[in-house]
Amino acid sequence: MVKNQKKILAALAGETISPPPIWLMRQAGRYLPEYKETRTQAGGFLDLCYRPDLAEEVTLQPIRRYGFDAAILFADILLLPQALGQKLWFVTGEGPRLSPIKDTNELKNADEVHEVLSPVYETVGRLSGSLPTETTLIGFAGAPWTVATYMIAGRGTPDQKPAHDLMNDDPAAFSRIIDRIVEGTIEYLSKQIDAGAEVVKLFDSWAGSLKGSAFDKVCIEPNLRVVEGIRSRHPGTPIIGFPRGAGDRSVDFAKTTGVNCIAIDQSVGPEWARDNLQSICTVQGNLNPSLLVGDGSKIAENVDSILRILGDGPFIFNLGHGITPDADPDNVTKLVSSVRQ
Ligand code: 1CP
Repeated sequence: MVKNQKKILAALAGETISPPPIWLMRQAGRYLPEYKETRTQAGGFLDLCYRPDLAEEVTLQPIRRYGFDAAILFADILLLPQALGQKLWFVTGEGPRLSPIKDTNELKNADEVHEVLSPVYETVGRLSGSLPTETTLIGFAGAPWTVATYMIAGRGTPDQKPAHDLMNDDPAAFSRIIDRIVEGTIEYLSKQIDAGAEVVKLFDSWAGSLKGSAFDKVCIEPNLRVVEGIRSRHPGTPIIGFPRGAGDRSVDFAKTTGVNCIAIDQSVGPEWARDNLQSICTVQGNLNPSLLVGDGSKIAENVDSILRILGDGPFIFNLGHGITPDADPDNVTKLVSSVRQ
């Protein structure tokens, strides 16, 4: 198949596709009854991530149900810290926990991550054989700062304070942690691409807490190093950046990192993204995920407004952040048909 017959790849190459391709962040997950069933079968969330047959199954579930234009590998950004040697577990109803670190002395080297992560590559390989030919397979990792916030705090935090504190109190140790994550991420994403991922996305979910020069140094620069590392090994693979909460700093992010696409969150106005980002790269986003909860009565008008503003340039329809567990699966059907009408 010619590469750009896949709509997502065409949009990432800068083409304007009408109607635009669509996929959703966290499209596999707890809002789907079939996901809950497979997760129960797996035992725990990490068992699900490391069982290639089951991870393949939950990646395919939203493709079967909705026919999205892309599938995103089912895994988690915290598998890399685990592969670097940190203890990781999930507390039911609360979320991830890691044994917090303050330096790299207990971490493995970046080229040692594959032993733990090889089941993920196997999942990617299986998916590249089982997905419909028109569906693009997206691999992913967390961006270095976001991953570091979990590694240093040992859990999700509202303000990422432990990571900010280490950055200020012991900048050398903080940089060593970032460097190790950069190297590990290049290894991890390169193997995903070797196994069949056609696009990779870097989730910088906590980029918004970095201000001024810290944004340049801890968000833009490490993302750039990952992009350069990937491009040196896989020059043809498109990369999506997601500096969530970065607002107008997304422009510097896009220009400096050279990502093919910026995913915008719902705090960024579509007009602003059209005027400031769409001439630099493809834009992805940004319906508010809360519209998928409840009766879904505001979906159509919000979709129309986003399409009117961003639909005349390179664009991929998505949410501003992940689907929440209380979203109604029927609202996702409504969303997909509004976009494709
Ligand atoms: O109980 C469950 O079933 C676990 C819920 C869950 C799921 C479905 C977690 C725990 N991770 C995932 C899968 C996941 N995580 C994917 C799979 C593909 C898809 O999108 O369908 C992806 C891309 C991620 C990425 C991820 N994990 C991010 C970045 C994106 C974002 O949402 O901002 C982050 C920050 C994480 C960490 C994480 N993993 C899980 C949770 C609940 C969290 C957030 C923890 C916190 O900050 O408190």
